Amino acid sequence: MRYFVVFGLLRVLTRNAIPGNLQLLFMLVDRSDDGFIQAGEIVAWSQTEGEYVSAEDAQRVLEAVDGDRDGSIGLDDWLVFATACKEEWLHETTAVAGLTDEGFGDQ
Ligand SMILES: [Ca+2]
Repeated sequence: MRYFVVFGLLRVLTRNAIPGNLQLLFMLVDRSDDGFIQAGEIVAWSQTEGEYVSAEDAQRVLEAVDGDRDGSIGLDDWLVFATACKEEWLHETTAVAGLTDEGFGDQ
């Protein structure tokens, strides 16, 4: 079940990255430098992060991020995924702080 660990790590890294670093992070995972992340590259990247993920779980991570369903993670998939993670995190943080989109909630 390393899927959850590696997927969670990817979510935190992408949501916290500034736009320029998002592309850098993409390039670090895309070891073949062909502009697409494959499952094998997720396995290799997870090992550098000290979180070994199996090929099967890496495929699940890939499918969760591959928004256009073409079988690999392109930079466009990566940016959409990061944006969704940021928005989800902001929504959760706002809810915990008792804020609404308009400002402070009922006091
Ligand atoms: Ca894709």
